[in-house]
Amino acid sequence: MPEFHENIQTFVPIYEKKRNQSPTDFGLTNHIRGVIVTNGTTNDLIPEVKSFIEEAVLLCQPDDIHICDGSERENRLLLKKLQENGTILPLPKYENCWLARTNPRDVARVESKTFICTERKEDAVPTHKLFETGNLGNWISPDDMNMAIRLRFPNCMKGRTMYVIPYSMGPVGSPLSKIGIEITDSAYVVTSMRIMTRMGKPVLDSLRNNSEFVKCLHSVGSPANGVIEMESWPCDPERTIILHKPSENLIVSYGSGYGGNSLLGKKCFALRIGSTIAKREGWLAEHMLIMGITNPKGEKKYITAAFPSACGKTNLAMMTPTLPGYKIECVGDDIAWMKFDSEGVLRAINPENGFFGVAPGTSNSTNPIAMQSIFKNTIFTNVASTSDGGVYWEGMENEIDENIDITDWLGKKWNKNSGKPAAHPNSRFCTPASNCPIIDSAWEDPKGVPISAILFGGRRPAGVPLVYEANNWTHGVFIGACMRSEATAAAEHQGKVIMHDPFAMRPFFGYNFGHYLSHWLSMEKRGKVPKIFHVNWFRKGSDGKFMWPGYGENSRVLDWIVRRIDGEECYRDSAIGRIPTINGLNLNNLEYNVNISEIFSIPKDFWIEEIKNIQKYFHNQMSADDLPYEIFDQLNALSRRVEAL
Ligand code: GTP
Ligand code: SPV
Ligand code: MN
Repeated sequence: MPEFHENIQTFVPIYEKKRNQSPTDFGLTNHIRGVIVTNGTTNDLIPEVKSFIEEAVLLCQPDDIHICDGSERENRLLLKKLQENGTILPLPKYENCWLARTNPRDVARVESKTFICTERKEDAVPTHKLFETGNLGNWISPDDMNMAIRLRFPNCMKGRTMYVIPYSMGPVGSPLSKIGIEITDSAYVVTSMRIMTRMGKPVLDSLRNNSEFVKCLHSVGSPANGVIEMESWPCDPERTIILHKPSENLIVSYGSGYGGNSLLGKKCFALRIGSTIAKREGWLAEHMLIMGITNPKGEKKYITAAFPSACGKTNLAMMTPTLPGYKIECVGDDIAWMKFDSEGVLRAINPENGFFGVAPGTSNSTNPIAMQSIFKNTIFTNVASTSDGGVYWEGMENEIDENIDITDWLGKKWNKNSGKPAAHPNSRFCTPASNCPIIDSAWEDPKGVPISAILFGGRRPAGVPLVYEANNWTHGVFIGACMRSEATAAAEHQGKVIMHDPFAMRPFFGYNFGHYLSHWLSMEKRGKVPKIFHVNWFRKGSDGKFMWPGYGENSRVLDWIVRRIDGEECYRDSAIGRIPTINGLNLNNLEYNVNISEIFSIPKDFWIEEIKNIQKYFHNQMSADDLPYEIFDQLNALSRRVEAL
């Protein structure tokens, strides 16, 4: 750590001096529209990138421009600047770790202010009933998008530096990768994007071979009344808006510095714009983890799993299996890009380079692998801090000394009897994937890894069994379409309502969900489709406690899934799909008291109600034109099977 700070000192004065120079001092060679480039050079930019920056400069009027090279030196400089501004605090207990505290009004994704812009509304969202508010995405017209930009962006970067972040989703140069250029006025975004993506000069260089990139413009905003509530975390919550225009591969985000709102490679690019590119090119961009599972015989398979935000992807992707002989390796924890290869094998890459994981609940008992990954080169956001220079959150009760004082995520002294959480429920760690001790050896393989199964799941406190298998691909797509889950702190939703969240993609669809379903159904014609399963770690008993221990014990469910992929007859048919036979699930040495018939029960009343809910959802959210008939048929067939229970 000390060496770290000393190094910065030597760079800062040079940087500051450059800022104070006028363009003429530079002989006008390194400027864009009269605004000086203090880092990097315009010579590195292909004309398309340069004109994108020019437009942004004219609109936002930054003081200067910094073209990110992704170097260690640059990173130290920015961390130093962030520290001076009070945006981040050092965490001396660890190696190069930092704590950011946001404006308390900027703590999660804002789904209600996230829009897809197309000429025709029906290209973006299903044509829902007029009296209902569609919840499968928000549409905005091109005129309204332009207006939204014109009302927010002019001069919004006055007094600030404009950073230009060249980044690659996927390994630089891989045929499956795509490039983005994010322009932002947040140094926090730059340092986070450096962890979450492959960022910097090599990406600019690779643009010379293929000039295609997704344009991303981001500003933390400058409030209309000129009052910045929190100098260390400027934002504009009143006017926050996140806009996507798939036809131009364009993302424009204003007003928030947080996670998916500002790290535009993640949800905005890899999922919303990504899903539209994937539709066009015949592949899938999904909200899924990717993991390798090696069984006791040494046979390895890869699976993906789609659970809604804060429903267990990171935990499953890094799990420590309790079943002896099993080995888990992590390819990715949030996003999968999947494509059939020339042999018809579905292959997946993780387009990201790091983990932006939920902190609360992460501990040595739940996710020891995450705990081994996150205390080096990590930026924490909205966690609590400890008097010995470390971090704290709910779930870490057994991992700190008794006499340690805790400061909550708001920077106030925390008292454990206060009834308030020390860390924000959506607090996160931002950690390089390479820190993960079980990162898969093929995680950067440009070909991707072959996928044998796809899991869907969510938080279902009642009625939904621990695991079931789809009868076939179409049934599996139907199961994905019917997904529901308890709301979490990852977005602005309040309370624990059970929300529809098809494919865990509801907040992330880049185009009409009905068309998305047709696309999924069509995959069967493109290659060898994997088996589909639904899992639920979150069923609760009459005592209100989880019926299943979860975490590492989920390896027992993975074991059943792997045996099903191998064709073992360890299942029986049920009204909703295939469930394990009485002895199908390996429960050897399980210490948790599990009532196996309860956890696999399929209560008729519950499922009748569930089907009604799904019928109503489809009916209100989309017209008959949008909903593929196969899904409708599946719903009727399920209804008949449940009636017969
Ligand atoms: P995003 O990053 O928002 O997409 O979330 P995620 O799907 O990666 O969720 P994550 O793995 O971070 O888990 C979120 C919360 O669910 C944490 O508080 C976990 O402790 C909890 N959780 C994860 N797996 C299990 C499980 O098997 N059982 C129980 N009871 N809780 C779990
Ligand atoms: C999610 O909400 O699903 C996340 C975190 O993975 S964010 O980057 O904020 O979208
Ligand atoms: Mn996610």
